[in-house]
Amino acid sequence: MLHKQLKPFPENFLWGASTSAYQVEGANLEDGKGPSCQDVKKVPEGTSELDVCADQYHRYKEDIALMAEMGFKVYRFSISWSRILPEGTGAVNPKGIEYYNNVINECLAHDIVPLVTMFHFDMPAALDQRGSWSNPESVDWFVNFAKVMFENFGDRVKYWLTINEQNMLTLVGPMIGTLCIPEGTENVLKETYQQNHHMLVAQAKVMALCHEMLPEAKIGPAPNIALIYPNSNKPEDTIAAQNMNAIRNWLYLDMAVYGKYNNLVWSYLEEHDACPEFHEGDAEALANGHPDFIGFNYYSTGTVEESDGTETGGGDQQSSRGLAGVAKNVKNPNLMKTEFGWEIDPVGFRNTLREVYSRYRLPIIITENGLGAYDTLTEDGRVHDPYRIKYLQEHIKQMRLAITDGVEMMGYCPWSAVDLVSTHEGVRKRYGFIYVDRDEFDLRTLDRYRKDSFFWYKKVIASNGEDLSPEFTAE
Ligand code: BGP
Repeated sequence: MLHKQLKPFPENFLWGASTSAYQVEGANLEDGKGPSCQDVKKVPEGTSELDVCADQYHRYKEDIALMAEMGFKVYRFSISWSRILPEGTGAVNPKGIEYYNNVINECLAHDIVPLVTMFHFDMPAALDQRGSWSNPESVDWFVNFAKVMFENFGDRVKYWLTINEQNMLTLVGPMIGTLCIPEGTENVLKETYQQNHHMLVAQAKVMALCHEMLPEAKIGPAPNIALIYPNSNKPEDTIAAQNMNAIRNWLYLDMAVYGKYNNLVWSYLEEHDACPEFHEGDAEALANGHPDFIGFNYYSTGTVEESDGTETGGGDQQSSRGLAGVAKNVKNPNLMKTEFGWEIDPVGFRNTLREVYSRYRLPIIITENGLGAYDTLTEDGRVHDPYRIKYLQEHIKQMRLAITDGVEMMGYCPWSAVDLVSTHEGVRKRYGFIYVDRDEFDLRTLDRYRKDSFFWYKKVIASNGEDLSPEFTAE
């Protein structure tokens, strides 16, 4: 569709950015916090441990003040389960409650809406030992954690996200250090989808609980959605793209919105003797949980062709290796790549927004989008990151086209507000508007510096997305 005139961003559009607890906070065993799976995992060689990260635990005031300076309307952060409940269940850690109260209050003092992710890749280690999401009790563990959060923070937090990138936990869990498969498991696919099922039921119950306890609040899922293109107009390639879209994307949103398994996914699981078992009450719980909006993370699209049966699976969030009998992953020659090998597809962002909105007809907030790059702090105390400005500019432009296409958008939270530790590529893969002075193993000063993208994004927010030109004024 070629538009004659673009629609503006909505008046109360939520501009902001995101982080997650285990990647930004540090203080990983401080003030009573129990370890999470991220604290006990073996980090990839050459990458930092997750003990200090950006030290936001001690510097949240400074970080939030900088976000306010950029004009943020919203800050998406996650609550660490094991900071609140060190054992995952049982006793609450008062210091953990105090910390998030402080963060929430600090946001509100700056007129920043807190958008809270309830679970972002950081299962309490104590619960991993009890079988993690394989244990059917995990549903109750998560509901209990949600209840503690609603009771303590629900008077001030009006926007909640359930599980960050459940689809990535399921498809590439080992890469991000989360999937915990009990030893001796014979059918790993079945176990994986049983865990996935428990998460889906937990999410549905938590959405229903949120509506019951906090009638004013709004809640939604936060998967990683990437539209999958067919490599050619060969009809078999479209079948492959449909398969991959179902397994990677629609399973998660169909379940969140309709409470039903996607039919293509279900037959794939049947073929592999991997259908999850429904426990009593699951179907009802799935039917009773309804999101108020859809949050999703978007980094790039994927491209596939007909499977030749040899695909091995695996890869990372954006570099799937395809799935045997489902689809073969191929490069898209029309797209550039980031320094870390992820394809860049701003038009694909519009494609994905249009597709998600026409399938589900719920307002959308983008919970992540951004460019991981090597940044350099120069002698003038600045970080010149025109590549990031360009990436964001092109994506915001496409978001506006999607709005003009009729997509209902609530907000945009790129990854990340502050530099933090990547899921598996260390500190050197930076995403922030705010530079953190540390490197992989040398913590240096941990001081904050405003990148060029900081000043540029400030201007974008001030103009409510009207002015996306690369010029900016550094103050
Ligand atoms: C998403 C995760 C984030 C984040 C981001 C960038 O998959 O939700 O936690 O880190 O991607 O990925 P990476 O850190 O692997 O570059």
